[in-house]
Amino acid sequence: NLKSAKSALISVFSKDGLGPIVEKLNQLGITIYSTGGTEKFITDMGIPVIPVEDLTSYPSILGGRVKTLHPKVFGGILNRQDNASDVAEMKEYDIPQIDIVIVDLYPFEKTVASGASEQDIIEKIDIGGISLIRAAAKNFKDVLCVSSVNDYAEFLALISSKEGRTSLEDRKRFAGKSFQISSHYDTAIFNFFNSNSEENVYKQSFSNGKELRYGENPHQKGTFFGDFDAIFDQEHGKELSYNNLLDVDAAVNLMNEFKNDAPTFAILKHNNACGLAQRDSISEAYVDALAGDPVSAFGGVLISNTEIDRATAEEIHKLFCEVVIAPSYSSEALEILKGKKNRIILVQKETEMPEKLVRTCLNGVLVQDKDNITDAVEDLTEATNNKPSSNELNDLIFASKICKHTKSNTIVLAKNKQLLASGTGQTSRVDALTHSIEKANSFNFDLNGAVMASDAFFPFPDCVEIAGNAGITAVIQPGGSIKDQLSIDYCNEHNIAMVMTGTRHFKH
Ligand code: 93A
Repeated sequence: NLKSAKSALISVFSKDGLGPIVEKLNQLGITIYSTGGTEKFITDMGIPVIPVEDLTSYPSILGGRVKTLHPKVFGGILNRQDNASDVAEMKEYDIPQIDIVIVDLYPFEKTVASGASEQDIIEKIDIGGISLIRAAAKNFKDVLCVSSVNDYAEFLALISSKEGRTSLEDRKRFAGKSFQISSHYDTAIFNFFNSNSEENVYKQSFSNGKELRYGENPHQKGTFFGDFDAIFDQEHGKELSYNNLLDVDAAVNLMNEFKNDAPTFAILKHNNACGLAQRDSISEAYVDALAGDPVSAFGGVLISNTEIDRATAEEIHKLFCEVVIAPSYSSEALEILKGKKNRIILVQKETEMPEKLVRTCLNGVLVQDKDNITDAVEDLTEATNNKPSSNELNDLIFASKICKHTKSNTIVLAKNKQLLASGTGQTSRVDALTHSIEKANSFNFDLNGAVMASDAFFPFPDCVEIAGNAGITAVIQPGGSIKDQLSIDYCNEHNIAMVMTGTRHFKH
């Protein structure tokens, strides 16, 4: 089923890598048609080429805007060779057959990225080239379309091995690549014209899915739609998995709360922090984050808000962990961390993250604003007669930031800027609390003087009672229950300070 090519139309913006292709086509006796710059390139090689103007009997006009847009060109590409009336019309209008089309489009995206003026960008919207690609790819039954420099090697190998002949499968494969190119190209133009709409970020992403090894489990297929490289430089390690990506997302959002704070280190498992501490140095922060739950930390995702230095890297290196994220690493630290082959090391760049959250729901998607409220001291209402000490106040804000990024229902216990334990994703708040107390006790933390944060209000006074019995002396919660007063009364009677934020931080 091989089809032999007798002619090719070449119109490429970048002439890189074109030489060997032209030589091969010439060697195979294939007639070459070409546009201005490309034609000059071929002539300079000493290879015969027919200017497209000779075909169309028109010069390139309007400053190059109309070069190939002509029935003699598109007729040559779009005619069906097995269609009698097409064949008759080709004869009638003296249109030569074009068997191969090679195009490299005007560099639209590069021009946008270079910060060029709008007029320069508009001129880089390729009309003729994209039409050549679409036409040739549509007519893959008869025509082979090469639409990217990246496909030159494959094309060259193909025509070399088969002496200019191609199979239907070959042509269909190249057509598939061509429509990927044209779709990506038009998406880039679309985004340029609609850059203000956040949804476009996803629309663009959806045409650029990256297939993952698998989804959440090996029997599930998974794809990531997004631009990972815009946020991170990966310095080392294996490819990120579906679950790694989810953890990295959780880690970045969590650490964003501590961006401008003292050195802070967090360890996450299953999207929740299992350790987090803020200290004078990042190595101390790491050690105390790990102490929060050294069992869960195994295989975790680690994130730092500060450059990771040698001392910290040496400590981290003792732990089996999947991913390490930091704004930077000292060169010694990087060398140490690279000591494990699979360990993923990411440098987080300064980038803006999308402001919307999207998840599937039933037969559609739910879209919502991100929870952008970070509780601050100024926003708190003191609910009890007993006021939190300044140390407690700092811990309350610290705990509330963690709480916001932990699966509901959640209770977070903290002391001296260290996460002691949290109850995550429980179906009742009491369960979340009792679990966190048990967990803190199991790691021998002294809960006397610790603080408690709750993602939502207490419907009953049971939680403050359990917390008080465990030694907790200060509580932060949104408030808003019709029975708030019962919890407040209990705190007043038991010397517990309670502050209210007015902001619920559910995370389901
Ligand atoms: O301005 S265009 O949209 N009008 C056209 O008719 C046309 N035909 C091909 N640009 C057109 N091209 C593009 O010109 C090709 O996609 C390629 O990028 C470029 C090659 O021009 P030259 O051979 O003159 O360097």
